[in-house]
Order: sequence, then structure tokens, then C-alpha cells
Amino acid sequence: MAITVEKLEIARRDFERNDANHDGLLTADEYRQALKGYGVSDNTIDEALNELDPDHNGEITWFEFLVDYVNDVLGRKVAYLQMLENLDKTFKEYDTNNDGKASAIEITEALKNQNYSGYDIESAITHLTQHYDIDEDREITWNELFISLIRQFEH
Ligand SMILES: [Ca+2]
Ligand SMILES: [Ca+2]
Ligand SMILES: [Ca+2]
Ligand SMILES: [Ca+2]
Repeated sequence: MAITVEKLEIARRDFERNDANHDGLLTADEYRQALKGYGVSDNTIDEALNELDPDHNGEITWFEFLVDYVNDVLGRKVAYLQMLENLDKTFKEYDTNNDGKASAIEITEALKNQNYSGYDIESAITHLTQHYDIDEDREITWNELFISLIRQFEH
């Protein structure tokens, strides 16, 4: 099974639905309450929490949730936290207006600011959009970048 933008959006909605106080973090209690509503046993919930919260601080971040979700879907350990954090950092360098999308213009600006000295910027943009812009709208979203990264490990 492959990871798609749609699947990531569904996972995000699951996360947000379980996050009862909408603070962007899933506490163990919030998760427990949500799963109890589905009749899941305490043991199963404990096991799930163990995997979802690898640093055992009682809070599940979106990244922790996503790592677990992706590895579950793929059936092996492909995603890990450090990977998501690095990707997030890179993405933010490109998405300068912070709207969740890196446009061709933003990428051009970012490359110029980095004194990009590889092949010319236009081919760099073409390369980036060919590899990461899944829906070909000339903007790269965080999800598109993430999926592209994961795909390298799917084969
Ligand atoms: Ca919460
Ligand atoms: Ca945690
Ligand atoms: Ca942007
Ligand atoms: Ca796109």
C-alpha cells in the first residue's frame, strides 16, 4: 500500500478529531477517551500509546502520530521523527509566506538567498516540481514533499 495525499489528510483529520481540546497535541487521556468510544480495550490502548508516544511524555505530537501511521500503512519502519523534523525545517526555508505551500516563486527566492550555485535556478525548479509536485499545480505542499521522500523507501 502506498501513501497518498488523501491518506495523509485522513490521518490528520483523525488526529484532530481525537485532540479534544484542539491544542495540537494528543494527550494519552484524549487518545484513551477517543478509543474507548470505539469500544477498544485498555490493553490495546496501552499498546497503541506505547508506539505512538516513543518519548513517553504523555503527549502525542502530530509528527509522532504521522510516523506511526505511515509505518503502519507501509508495514515496516520507513518514517522516523528526525526525518520529519528535518523535512519540516527544509520546507519552512522555502515556504516563506507560511501558507503551507512552497510556490515556484518562493523556491526561486530561497535558492537565490542561499546563493545557489548549482545548475541554473530554472532547472532546479523544474527538477523540484518534477520530483515533488504530485498534483502539478506548481506548488509543493508539506504533504507532497513528505510523500515524495517516503516513496524513495517504498520500493
Ligand atoms: Ca489536546
Ligand atoms: Ca511524545
Ligand atoms: Ca508559500
Ligand atoms: Ca502541488
